[in-house]
Amino acid sequence: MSTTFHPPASLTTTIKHLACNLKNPLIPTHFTKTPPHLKSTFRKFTVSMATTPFEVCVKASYTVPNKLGDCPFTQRVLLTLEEKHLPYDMKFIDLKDKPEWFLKISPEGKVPLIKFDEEWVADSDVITQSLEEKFPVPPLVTPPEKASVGSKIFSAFIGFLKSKDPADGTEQALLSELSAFNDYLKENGPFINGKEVSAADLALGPKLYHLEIALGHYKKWSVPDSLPEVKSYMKTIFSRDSFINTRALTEDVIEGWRSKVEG
Ligand SMILES: N[C@@H](CCC(=O)N[C@@H](CS)C(=O)NCC(=O)O)C(=O)O
Repeated sequence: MSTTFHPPASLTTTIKHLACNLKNPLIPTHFTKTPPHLKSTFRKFTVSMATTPFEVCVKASYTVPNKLGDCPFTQRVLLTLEEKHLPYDMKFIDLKDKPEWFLKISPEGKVPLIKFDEEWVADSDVITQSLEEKFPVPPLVTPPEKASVGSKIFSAFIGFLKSKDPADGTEQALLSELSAFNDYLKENGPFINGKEVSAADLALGPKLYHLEIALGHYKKWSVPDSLPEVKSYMKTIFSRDSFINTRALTEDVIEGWRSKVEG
């Protein structure tokens, strides 16, 4: 069973008359009129966006049949497709009972997987980078020096979630990562790359969503009010249309972490 997502027609139709540097057609400029002295270098032409939906293997919900499940890496890929207004068709994979056909195309039996030119490609890092190369507009590149901002939060969250000893320092370790992120956002926000959302936010957002739901449920814990920039960052990311369209159900996030907490 699969579900096809179609962005608004206005976004899937052809973008006309983007002025592009013909020596490097992957970098469109934003000129609407070509300056006379650049006429030999630039020419207007038509760029078509992908209209055939990308096939994406995603984690299936535990609680509702044929619904997207709780994988933050899958959501990262779907967020990238959404933010780039690319249509996609989800194939729901029950990770507790993986179909034969899926095991044949997935080297590690993991989601997400996307089909590019008849070839299945794994790993959210590889997939999101390829999408950026193939569809550079709108750009989602995070500059390398900012790409790892907030990247230790997820492992600190898992450490605290699994911890059974309140005095083992795991809560403090998480607070310290969140506090560093709060300071960063105060100086550089509202997003990791400043004014615009970028790839690093699309990787971190789903992880913060899991943090909020799982720690709220299993530890009755929430991000403290002393970290207002982090709280407002989460609110901003979670309320984007792209996020609402691709987020997991609360019950699935809770279910997904159960074995880590109780096991
Ligand atoms: N490094 C991979 C990690 C993907 C991953 O760990 N996916 C999990 C689900 S969130 C998975 O498929 N696990 C296999 C399983 O549970 O059997 C990526 O970024 O895409």
